[in-house]
Amino acid sequence: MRCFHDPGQLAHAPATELHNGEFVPYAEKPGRAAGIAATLGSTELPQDRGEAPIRAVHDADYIEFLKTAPARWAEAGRPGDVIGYIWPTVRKRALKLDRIDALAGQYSIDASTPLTAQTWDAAYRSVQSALGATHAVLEGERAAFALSRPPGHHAGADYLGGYCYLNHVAVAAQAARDAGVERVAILDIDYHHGNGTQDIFWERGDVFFASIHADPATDFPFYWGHADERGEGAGEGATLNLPLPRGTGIDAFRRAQEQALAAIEGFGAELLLVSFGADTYVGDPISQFALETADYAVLGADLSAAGLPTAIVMEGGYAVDALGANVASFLSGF
Ligand code: Q9C
Ligand code: ZN
Repeated sequence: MRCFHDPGQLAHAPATELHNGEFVPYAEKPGRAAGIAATLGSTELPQDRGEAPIRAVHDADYIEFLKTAPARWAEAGRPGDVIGYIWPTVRKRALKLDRIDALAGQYSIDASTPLTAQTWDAAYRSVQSALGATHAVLEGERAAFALSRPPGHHAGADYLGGYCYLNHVAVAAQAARDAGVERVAILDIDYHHGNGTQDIFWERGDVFFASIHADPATDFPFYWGHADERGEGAGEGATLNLPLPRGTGIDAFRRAQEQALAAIEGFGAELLLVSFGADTYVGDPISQFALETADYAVLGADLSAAGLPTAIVMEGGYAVDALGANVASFLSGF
């Protein structure tokens, strides 16, 4: 399978994150991608398709924030990486403010996603990897893999969060639409709900979004991913959420994936984009599902049997030592 990756994606390396009340080493380490790349053996450098596909999904003011906030943070005399501490939630009106902390709150959903001077460039390259895999499939590959990192599915059109800055799978879906694919399906099988992707396509009837994830009543991102969220307007019914309890293993996960695939088939998708997280692994340090390495091959084979051209985009997965084997297992199913 063709695999796309840019080692420049590794330059993004925040030191710490706020987790359950204390600062701990950042879970989304560069070594994640390095380990996957080592297991895959060889990867292709993606073509640089520029900022236009990113601007088709993300707001111009948010992109400007990602590029400029680290320098403004340093100018304000702050140590470390950009991190918000106050959010414009609970019915607050939109205000045009200029203080860096006001902007950090406006453009983020959490305090566990630091923005560094290298973040924009790494996220940009991560997008290009996703576009590389997507275009490979549009040009005839049955399946292709994007070793994207940092991940993307928690990022919205104008916000970062959950270790994500740019939403690669959303950019890929929009690029496919712009290349003439009429109906695109995104299946998100990361442990966490893909809130950013859901928000971006919430009112869209041309991009179906299905997500299998830990019940947001117990797990991040809490405020999205509940079973009654189905999209609105033209997008009503084009969002499908299948939350599962902590402890879920392969049997229940596989049944949920069959249900999602049936819905995707009913939608009439011509292209499948998979947001693949290996944080459903039993040994994941921040997650609570129970999939084994061999289970990923079963999930990959079930997806492959759907017969759709498929681009797989890497999302989470934090058991660094097992990550390469888990990804290789999943890809072996195709
Ligand atoms: N440490 C992805 O898997 N953790 N993101 C919550 C407490 C955030 C995971 C903060 C988990 C985000 C792409
Ligand atoms: Zn995740």
